[in-house]
Amino acid sequence: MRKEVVLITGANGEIGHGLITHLAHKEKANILALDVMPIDEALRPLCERFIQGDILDNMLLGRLVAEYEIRAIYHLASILSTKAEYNPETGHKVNVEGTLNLLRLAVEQAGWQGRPVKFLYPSSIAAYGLPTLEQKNNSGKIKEEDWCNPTTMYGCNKLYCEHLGRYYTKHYRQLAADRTPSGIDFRAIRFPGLISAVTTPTGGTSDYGPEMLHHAAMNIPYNCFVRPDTRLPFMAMPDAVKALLLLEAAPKENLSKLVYNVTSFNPSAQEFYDQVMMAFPKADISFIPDLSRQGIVDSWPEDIDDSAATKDWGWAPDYNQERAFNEYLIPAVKNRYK
Ligand code: AKB
Repeated sequence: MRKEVVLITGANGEIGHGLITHLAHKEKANILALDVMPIDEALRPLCERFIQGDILDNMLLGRLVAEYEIRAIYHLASILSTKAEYNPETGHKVNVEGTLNLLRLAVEQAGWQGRPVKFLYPSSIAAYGLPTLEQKNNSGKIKEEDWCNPTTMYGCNKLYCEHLGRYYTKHYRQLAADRTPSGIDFRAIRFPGLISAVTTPTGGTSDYGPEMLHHAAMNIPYNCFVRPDTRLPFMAMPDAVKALLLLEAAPKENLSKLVYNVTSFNPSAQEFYDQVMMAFPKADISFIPDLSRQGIVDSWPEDIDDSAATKDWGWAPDYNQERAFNEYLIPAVKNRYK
């Protein structure tokens, strides 16, 4: 008998930490965790199995198909926006070819099991691209269909993988004589910048928020790479995990979209700084904008409309800005670095 598992790629990353902890403790799920990096020792006992390996390794993925009954896939592995700009072709390989490999694995699994496999895909506000700062400032809350002209390799990859998910779900092998549905139940969330108290992000462009906080807590000087007036949507990590779990659990007939926005608060970098300084008054933080990274953030929306997620699957964040800082981030980072 093959064991039923939930497969999590990029398991050792930011979202992976929160997701594994929740799935193991609250849902007693058998977790098959995959990451190119070794997994955090604290997460290892929560997983049925951890494999250090690459989503580009098709031999490895083939072995997983044969060994396990994969009920759902949380495909979290990706190279984030700043890192992908330094090596766009590698970004494309990991972000797009890696996703294609996982979609192929899901098709095989669904075929074997004779039932759909859920494929949860964290997309990003990087899928948007506003042409000018003026347009960004004047566009208000952006809907899923608007301004899908990303300027980064990562954003292009995320948008394209959303389309791949739609193709596999609705049009897979549409000309084949023996056409059968792929069996993939693809569900994607466009996340804003995420802030975790437990981990620091690597290679993103919304990282100035979490970096400001973690540097202040560690008493290390920090140069914020965007202007104080820069505004972006952000979300506390427990809400990101909550969103993924809610979307996974939602009845399919309630879903009017395959890709949903979610958000919770959208401070300017100055407001972020003010929150951090209230908790760490001696922090040494300066604003030294990096024009190139600033350009990327200026192309991302300052706010997004997540009313479709609210309507279809009951989405509402638990943490507004005040709660995120006062009840989650500040106490947890103080505890972490004390
Ligand atoms: C990044 O900055 O690349 C990510 C994202 C917004 O998806 N945090």
